[in-house]
Amino acid sequence: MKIGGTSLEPLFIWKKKHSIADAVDFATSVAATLARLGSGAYVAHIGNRPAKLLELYEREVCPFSRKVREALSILDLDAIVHPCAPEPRRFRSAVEGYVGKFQIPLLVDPNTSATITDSDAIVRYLFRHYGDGQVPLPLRMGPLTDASSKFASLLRKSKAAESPPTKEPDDLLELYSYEASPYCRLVRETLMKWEVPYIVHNVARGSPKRGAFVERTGKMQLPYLVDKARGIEMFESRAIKDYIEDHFGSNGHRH
Ligand SMILES: N[C@@H](CCC(=O)N[C@@H](CS)C(=O)NCC(=O)O)C(=O)O
Repeated sequence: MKIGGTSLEPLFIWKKKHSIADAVDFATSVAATLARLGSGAYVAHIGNRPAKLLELYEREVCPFSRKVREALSILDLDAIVHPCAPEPRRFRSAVEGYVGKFQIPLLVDPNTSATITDSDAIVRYLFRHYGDGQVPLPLRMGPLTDASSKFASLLRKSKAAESPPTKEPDDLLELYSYEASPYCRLVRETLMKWEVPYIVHNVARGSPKRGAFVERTGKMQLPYLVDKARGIEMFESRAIKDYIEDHFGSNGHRH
Protein backbone atom coordinates (compact mmCIF):
# COMPACT_ATOMS: atom_id res chain seq x y z
CA MET A 1 0.00 0.00 0.00
CA LYS A 2 1.21 3.50 -0.80
CA ILE A 3 0.12 6.82 0.68
CA GLY A 4 1.49 9.97 -0.91
CA GLY A 5 4.15 7.90 -2.64
CA THR A 6 5.31 6.32 0.66
CA SER A 7 5.07 2.58 1.03
CA LEU A 8 3.44 1.52 4.30
CA GLU A 9 4.74 -2.03 3.99
CA PRO A 10 7.55 -1.61 6.54
CA LEU A 11 5.00 -0.37 9.09
CA PHE A 12 2.82 -3.45 8.60
CA ILE A 13 5.84 -5.75 8.88
CA TRP A 14 6.85 -3.96 12.09
CA LYS A 15 3.30 -4.31 13.48
CA LYS A 16 3.25 -8.01 12.70
CA LYS A 17 6.52 -8.64 14.49
CA HIS A 18 5.86 -6.38 17.49
CA SER A 19 2.79 -6.12 19.67
CA ILE A 20 1.51 -2.88 21.19
CA ALA A 21 2.75 -4.21 24.53
CA ASP A 22 6.27 -4.50 23.08
CA ALA A 23 6.06 -0.90 21.83
CA VAL A 24 4.97 0.38 25.25
CA ASP A 25 7.68 -1.71 26.90
CA PHE A 26 10.33 -0.18 24.68
CA ALA A 27 8.90 3.35 25.07
CA THR A 28 9.09 3.21 28.87
CA SER A 29 12.63 1.85 28.62
CA VAL A 30 13.54 4.88 26.48
CA ALA A 31 11.78 7.12 29.01
CA ALA A 32 13.82 5.56 31.84
CA THR A 33 17.01 6.48 29.99
CA LEU A 34 15.72 10.01 29.36
CA ALA A 35 14.74 10.40 33.03
CA ARG A 36 18.41 9.90 33.85
CA LEU A 37 19.50 12.33 31.11
CA GLY A 38 21.20 9.47 29.27
CA SER A 39 23.66 8.91 32.12
CA GLY A 40 25.70 5.79 31.32
CA ALA A 41 25.57 6.33 27.55
CA TYR A 42 29.10 7.67 27.15
CA VAL A 43 32.48 6.61 28.49
CA ALA A 44 34.47 9.26 30.38
CA HIS A 45 36.92 9.81 33.24
CA ILE A 46 38.68 6.43 32.64
CA GLY A 47 41.55 5.69 35.04
CA ASN A 48 43.29 2.53 36.32
CA ARG A 49 41.93 -0.83 35.22
CA PRO A 50 41.22 -3.56 37.78
CA ALA A 51 43.18 -6.81 37.35
CA LYS A 52 40.29 -8.94 38.63
CA LEU A 53 36.62 -8.50 37.77
CA LEU A 54 34.54 -6.44 40.17
CA GLU A 55 31.43 -8.12 41.55
CA LEU A 56 28.09 -6.36 41.88
CA TYR A 57 24.98 -7.52 43.69
CA GLU A 58 22.13 -5.41 42.40
CA ARG A 59 18.57 -5.26 41.09
CA GLU A 60 17.70 -3.87 37.70
CA VAL A 61 14.74 -1.88 39.01
CA CYS A 62 16.49 -0.61 42.14
CA PRO A 63 17.16 3.15 41.77
CA PHE A 64 20.36 2.91 43.81
CA SER A 65 21.69 -0.02 41.80
CA ARG A 66 21.08 2.02 38.64
CA LYS A 67 23.52 4.70 39.84
CA VAL A 68 26.23 2.08 40.26
CA ARG A 69 25.56 0.53 36.84
CA GLU A 70 25.78 4.00 35.30
CA ALA A 71 29.17 4.49 36.96
CA LEU A 72 30.42 1.14 35.61
CA SER A 73 29.29 2.07 32.09
CA ILE A 74 30.86 5.52 32.24
CA LEU A 75 34.14 4.06 33.53
CA ASP A 76 34.06 1.23 30.94
CA LEU A 77 34.29 -1.37 33.71
CA ASP A 78 33.23 -4.98 33.34
CA ALA A 79 31.83 -6.87 36.32
CA ILE A 80 30.31 -10.11 37.48
CA VAL A 81 26.69 -9.20 38.11
CA HIS A 82 24.55 -11.07 40.63
CA PRO A 83 21.06 -9.83 39.78
CA CYS A 84 18.61 -10.03 42.65
CA ALA A 85 14.88 -10.33 41.99
CA PRO A 86 12.44 -8.30 44.12
CA GLU A 87 12.05 -11.39 46.30
CA PRO A 88 15.73 -12.31 46.34
CA ARG A 89 16.57 -15.99 46.62
CA ARG A 90 19.75 -17.05 44.85
CA PHE A 91 22.09 -14.40 46.25
CA ARG A 92 20.31 -13.49 49.50
CA SER A 93 22.62 -15.44 51.78
CA ALA A 94 25.73 -14.21 49.94
CA VAL A 95 24.66 -10.57 50.46
CA GLU A 96 23.70 -11.23 54.08
CA GLY A 97 27.10 -12.88 54.57
CA TYR A 98 28.89 -9.71 53.41
CA VAL A 99 26.60 -7.05 54.91
CA GLY A 100 24.87 -8.74 57.83
CA LYS A 101 21.46 -8.07 56.21
CA PHE A 102 20.09 -7.97 52.69
CA GLN A 103 20.95 -4.63 51.11
CA ILE A 104 21.80 -3.83 47.51
CA PRO A 105 23.69 -2.43 45.69
CA LEU A 106 26.74 -4.20 47.10
CA LEU A 107 30.13 -3.92 45.41
CA VAL A 108 32.85 -6.46 46.11
CA ASP A 109 36.27 -5.55 44.76
CA PRO A 110 38.68 -8.51 44.94
CA ASN A 111 41.54 -6.19 43.94
CA THR A 112 41.38 -4.19 47.15
CA SER A 113 39.25 -6.55 49.28
CA ALA A 114 36.74 -3.68 49.58
CA THR A 115 33.10 -4.53 50.28
CA ILE A 116 30.90 -1.48 49.94
CA THR A 117 27.19 -0.78 50.31
CA ASP A 118 25.45 2.56 49.78
CA SER A 119 25.27 3.66 46.17
CA ASP A 120 26.93 7.04 46.71
CA ALA A 121 29.87 5.44 48.51
CA ILE A 122 30.22 2.86 45.71
CA VAL A 123 30.08 5.53 42.99
CA ARG A 124 32.72 7.64 44.77
CA TYR A 125 34.90 4.54 45.26
CA LEU A 126 34.67 3.59 41.57
CA PHE A 127 35.60 7.05 40.29
CA ARG A 128 38.42 7.32 42.81
CA HIS A 129 39.96 3.88 42.06
CA TYR A 130 39.11 3.39 38.39
CA GLY A 131 38.48 6.92 37.16
CA ASP A 132 40.01 10.36 37.58
CA GLY A 133 38.36 11.00 40.92
CA GLN A 134 35.63 13.21 39.46
CA VAL A 135 32.06 11.97 39.76
CA PRO A 136 30.01 13.26 36.78
CA LEU A 137 27.19 15.72 37.51
CA PRO A 138 24.21 13.36 36.88
CA LEU A 139 25.61 11.10 39.61
CA ARG A 140 26.39 13.77 42.19
CA MET A 141 23.19 15.78 42.42
CA GLY A 142 22.12 14.12 45.70
CA PRO A 143 18.34 14.11 46.05
CA LEU A 144 17.87 15.04 42.36
CA THR A 145 19.96 12.05 41.26
CA ASP A 146 17.95 9.76 43.52
CA ALA A 147 14.60 11.26 42.48
CA SER A 148 15.26 10.84 38.76
CA SER A 149 16.54 7.30 39.29
CA LYS A 150 13.44 6.47 41.35
CA PHE A 151 11.28 7.86 38.55
CA ALA A 152 13.11 5.67 36.04
CA SER A 153 12.50 2.67 38.32
CA LEU A 154 8.82 3.56 38.55
CA LEU A 155 8.59 3.46 34.76
CA ARG A 156 9.96 -0.11 34.74
CA LYS A 157 8.30 -1.35 37.95
CA SER A 158 6.03 -3.81 36.14
CA LYS A 159 9.13 -5.74 35.07
CA ALA A 160 9.83 -6.69 38.67
CA ALA A 161 7.30 -9.54 38.82
CA GLU A 162 8.03 -12.43 41.15
CA SER A 163 9.39 -15.61 39.61
CA PRO A 164 10.06 -19.06 41.02
CA PRO A 165 13.70 -20.03 41.53
CA THR A 166 15.39 -21.93 38.71
CA LYS A 167 18.59 -23.87 38.22
CA GLU A 168 21.76 -21.80 38.18
CA PRO A 169 23.63 -21.96 34.85
CA ASP A 170 26.87 -23.98 34.86
CA ASP A 171 28.87 -21.19 33.25
CA LEU A 172 28.45 -17.43 33.53
CA LEU A 173 26.67 -15.86 30.60
CA GLU A 174 28.36 -12.80 29.10
CA LEU A 175 26.36 -9.73 28.11
CA TYR A 176 27.72 -6.85 26.05
CA SER A 177 25.64 -3.91 27.17
CA TYR A 178 25.61 -0.41 28.61
CA GLU A 179 23.36 1.18 31.16
CA ALA A 180 21.61 3.80 29.00
CA SER A 181 20.64 1.43 26.16
CA PRO A 182 16.87 0.81 26.23
CA TYR A 183 17.32 -2.53 24.42
CA CYS A 184 20.01 -3.77 26.81
CA ARG A 185 17.72 -2.90 29.74
CA LEU A 186 15.08 -5.33 28.45
CA VAL A 187 17.64 -8.14 28.54
CA ARG A 188 19.00 -7.23 31.97
CA GLU A 189 15.44 -7.24 33.34
CA THR A 190 14.98 -10.81 32.13
CA LEU A 191 18.26 -11.83 33.78
CA MET A 192 17.04 -10.19 37.00
CA LYS A 193 13.68 -11.98 36.79
CA TRP A 194 15.39 -15.38 36.92
CA GLU A 195 18.41 -14.24 38.94
CA VAL A 196 20.82 -15.45 36.28
CA PRO A 197 24.39 -14.29 37.07
CA TYR A 198 26.47 -12.94 34.21
CA ILE A 199 29.58 -11.03 33.25
CA VAL A 200 28.64 -7.61 31.94
CA HIS A 201 31.00 -6.17 29.35
CA ASN A 202 30.13 -2.49 29.38
CA VAL A 203 30.70 -0.95 25.97
CA ALA A 204 29.06 2.48 26.10
CA ARG A 205 29.65 5.03 23.33
CA GLY A 206 33.33 5.91 23.18
CA SER A 207 34.39 2.63 24.80
CA PRO A 208 37.91 1.55 23.84
CA LYS A 209 36.51 -2.01 23.75
CA ARG A 210 34.23 -1.24 20.79
CA GLY A 211 36.91 -1.93 18.14
CA ALA A 212 37.52 -5.46 19.43
CA PHE A 213 33.76 -6.01 19.64
CA VAL A 214 33.22 -5.11 15.97
CA GLU A 215 36.17 -7.29 14.99
CA ARG A 216 34.61 -10.19 16.85
CA THR A 217 30.98 -9.81 15.80
CA GLY A 218 31.13 -7.93 12.51
CA LYS A 219 29.01 -4.95 13.63
CA MET A 220 28.43 -2.53 16.48
CA GLN A 221 25.09 -3.52 17.92
CA LEU A 222 24.01 -4.14 21.51
CA PRO A 223 22.87 -6.13 23.41
CA TYR A 224 24.96 -9.17 22.50
CA LEU A 225 24.83 -12.39 24.50
CA VAL A 226 27.52 -15.06 24.73
CA ASP A 227 26.73 -18.45 26.26
CA LYS A 228 30.07 -20.22 26.10
CA ALA A 229 28.74 -23.44 27.64
CA ARG A 230 26.34 -23.90 24.73
CA GLY A 231 28.48 -22.26 22.06
CA ILE A 232 25.83 -19.61 21.43
CA GLU A 233 26.37 -15.94 20.54
CA MET A 234 23.50 -13.69 19.51
CA PHE A 235 22.26 -10.17 18.80
CA GLU A 236 18.69 -8.84 19.18
CA SER A 237 17.10 -8.14 22.57
CA ARG A 238 13.94 -10.11 21.74
CA ALA A 239 15.88 -13.21 20.69
CA ILE A 240 18.15 -12.94 23.74
CA LYS A 241 15.19 -12.57 26.10
CA ASP A 242 13.52 -15.64 24.58
CA TYR A 243 16.80 -17.56 24.87
CA ILE A 244 17.14 -16.70 28.56
CA GLU A 245 13.50 -17.61 29.25
CA ASP A 246 13.90 -20.92 27.40
CA HIS A 247 17.18 -21.98 28.98
CA PHE A 248 17.24 -20.32 32.39
CA GLY A 249 13.60 -19.47 33.07
CA SER A 250 10.99 -21.84 34.48
CA ASN A 251 11.64 -24.28 31.62
CA GLY A 252 15.40 -24.07 32.09
CA HIS A 253 15.78 -27.46 33.78
CA ARG A 254 14.53 -29.17 30.63
CA HIS A 255 17.53 -28.08 28.55
N1 LIG B 1 21.19 4.28 50.73
C1 LIG B 1 21.26 2.99 50.08
C2 LIG B 1 19.86 2.49 49.85
C3 LIG B 1 19.85 1.10 49.22
C4 LIG B 1 18.48 0.46 49.26
O1 LIG B 1 17.52 1.00 49.85
N2 LIG B 1 18.36 -0.68 48.60
C5 LIG B 1 17.14 -1.45 48.58
C6 LIG B 1 16.81 -1.90 47.15
S1 LIG B 1 16.47 -0.55 46.06
C7 LIG B 1 17.31 -2.71 49.40
O2 LIG B 1 18.40 -3.24 49.51
N3 LIG B 1 16.21 -3.22 49.97
C8 LIG B 1 16.20 -4.46 50.66
C9 LIG B 1 15.45 -5.50 49.92
O3 LIG B 1 15.20 -5.34 48.71
O4 LIG B 1 15.11 -6.52 50.55
C10 LIG B 1 22.02 3.17 48.76
O5 LIG B 1 22.08 4.29 48.23
O6 LIG B 1 22.59 2.20 48.28
